[in-house]
Amino acid sequence: MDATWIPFHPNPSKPRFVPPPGAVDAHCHVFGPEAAFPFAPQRKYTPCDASKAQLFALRDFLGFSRNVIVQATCHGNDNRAMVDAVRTAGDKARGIASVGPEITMAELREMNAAGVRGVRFNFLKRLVDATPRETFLSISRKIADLGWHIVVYFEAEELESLLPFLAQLPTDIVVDHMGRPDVAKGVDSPDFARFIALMETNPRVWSKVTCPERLSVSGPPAYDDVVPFAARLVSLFPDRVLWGTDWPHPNMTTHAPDDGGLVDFIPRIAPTGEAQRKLLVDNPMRLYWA
Ligand code: 0GY
Repeated sequence: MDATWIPFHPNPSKPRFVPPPGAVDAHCHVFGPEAAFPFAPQRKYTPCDASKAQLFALRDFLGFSRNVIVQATCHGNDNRAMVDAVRTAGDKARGIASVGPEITMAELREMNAAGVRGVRFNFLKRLVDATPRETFLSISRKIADLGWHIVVYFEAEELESLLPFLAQLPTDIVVDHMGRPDVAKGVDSPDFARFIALMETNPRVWSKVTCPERLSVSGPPAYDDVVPFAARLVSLFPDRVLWGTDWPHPNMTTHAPDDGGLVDFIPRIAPTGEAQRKLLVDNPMRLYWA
């Protein structure tokens, strides 16, 4: 792994918050193990190994029932580690793949049979080389036929320039980590207002209310400055929000988050039992298991 890599927390706390039965961790990854599933040559980082067995043990420890395993950029478009994990979990996991324009319908159908339900388009320059929009659009047309959706990962300042592209996507769109707001600007900033306007005007846009550990300036363990952002999305769009751990937390620069503490973040952003059930069960089940 990279010399500066911060491995995931070795012994997370047991959360005080007990997730409702059937709860889904809708954003997590597997890394390798490298000996079985080598990392991609064009990767921008080399992580520690984070295996499917470790992910499933964490799922059970935290009180969750299911995972959505998102292809991480260190594996490029080689989806074998993610698909292997999803296959092993059976009905307890779904996957999000990363594919190039050469992907065939037969390959997509095979991934669909394994439990993959979408593709991820990544716009973060520190994670991937840029992909032409037309390439993403051609992929989006292929996967739309399977009823899949598209996960997009971008920084808040890119949203305005991405709006025409997002409007052309033919599927549901799931935005990673609330569109990565700069929380120092406050919850009423024009950037976050733009993101809320996107969700208001396009009923096919969902948001993951994830990654306080990544977005926070005030820091652990409370991540207080992220609460108003996630809470606002949960209250405005209770039927289009998803929650996930982001285990094993790639590219953290300050600390390894305590995954139990992240679970205890949930009642602060979704205060009622109904909001929690939608966030953790109803919404991900509708999107990934219907
Ligand atoms: C995340 C965030 C990050 C990394 C990746 O695929 C990835 O490499 O998603 C990040 O570095 O912000 O969602 O896990």
